[in-house]
Amino acid sequence: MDNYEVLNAHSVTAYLRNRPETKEFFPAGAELEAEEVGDGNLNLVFVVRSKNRQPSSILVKQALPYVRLVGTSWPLTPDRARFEGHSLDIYQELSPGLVPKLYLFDEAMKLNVMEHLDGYIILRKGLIVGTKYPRISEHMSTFLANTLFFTSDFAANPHAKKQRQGEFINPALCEITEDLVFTEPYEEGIERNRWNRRLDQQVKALRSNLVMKAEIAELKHSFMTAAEALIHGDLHTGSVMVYGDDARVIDSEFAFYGPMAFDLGTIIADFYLSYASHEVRTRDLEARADYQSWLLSTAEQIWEGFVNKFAKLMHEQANSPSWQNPVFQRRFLSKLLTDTAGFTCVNMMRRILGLARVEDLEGITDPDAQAYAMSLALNMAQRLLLGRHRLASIRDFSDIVKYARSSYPEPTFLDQR
Ligand code: SR1
Ligand code: MG
Repeated sequence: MDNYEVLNAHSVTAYLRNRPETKEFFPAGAELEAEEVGDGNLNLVFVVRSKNRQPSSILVKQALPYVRLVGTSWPLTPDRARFEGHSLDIYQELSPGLVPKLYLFDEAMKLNVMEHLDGYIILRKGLIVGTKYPRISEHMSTFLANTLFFTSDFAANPHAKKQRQGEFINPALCEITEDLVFTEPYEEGIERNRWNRRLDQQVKALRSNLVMKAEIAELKHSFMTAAEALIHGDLHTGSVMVYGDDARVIDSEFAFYGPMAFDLGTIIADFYLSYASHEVRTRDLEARADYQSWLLSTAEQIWEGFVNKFAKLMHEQANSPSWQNPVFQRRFLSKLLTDTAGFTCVNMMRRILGLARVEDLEGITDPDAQAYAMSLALNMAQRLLLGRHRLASIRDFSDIVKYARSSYPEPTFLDQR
């Protein structure tokens, strides 16, 4: 870490001025200004703009040597910048147009310089205010099918795949997921856990449910051992940026070779959390039903779009007759559905029981309304998790979400519907 230095809004402009890679953006002598815009849990993010007549902008994302959300008391290797840069390069090739362009990875400074998605917003923020994105399922299913298929043993050369698998051994970031998604939320007495205290009883019952915890242990084991494909590793709606019909996947620093279903479950989880949040966020009954129905059909279309594209790739481009066997393909996709249900649930529950929260629910300011929505989401997740071995299609997921009820009393303002 000899040449590593944490940047600020001033030093980042000097840094960029000295990099030949940025010459095409910022003509010699252009006046630059920078703003730190990071609102994620881990890194510094600067937007750097030139003030010349044809203004241009670029994004600099630098990994800090600790977890930003918590501070220096939680050290974390900034090497994660390499995983993000490397995966972005691969994604650019496998799913062009669905990730930001990468201009520079600086190993010493632990940073990536990339396309600034000017005007784009985080998908989560759009879902919170009830915006519909008609092409999001098409984009997400294409991204998932291309990245998961082509990096897996179904398509990659076996030597190249194992070589790459080695390049993506990402223990520090995997450990965060192992702890924050699969372990801590379901244990008593963990200091980092947070939950709405109005749900004490429900949370206690959940944390003592050994059958459910056995399912979660199974999922954790799969996360730690099933090196199926290069997965994004943190594909929630905060890792997708949208602008009208366009979408880009960002923040792939958690990338490693893991179970495909983890990415599918992570993104689907956030559509269900959004569904639960709109139970109190959108008071007009008709508007609510309409938006919730869009959320469910979008989750369905992400899965179905993925399966169709993935099955086509398996049929046309799998690298061995073993994978072209239709019985194997059916079994593989059936297990993927079961595991996707499981990863969906842990990615929902951890947002309500653990350290890393989501604005969809956290932003509900009335504590009773928040407890109502959170309890609903916990019940959805629990039912989906315990019933996952019996699910036959993504429609079964939607039914569970639709028919789940909150265990917390309905806030009075919801009575007036
Ligand atoms: C301490 S990091 C907390 C969370 O932020 C990231 O986005 C991952 O989701 C991680 O679990
Ligand atoms: Mg992130």
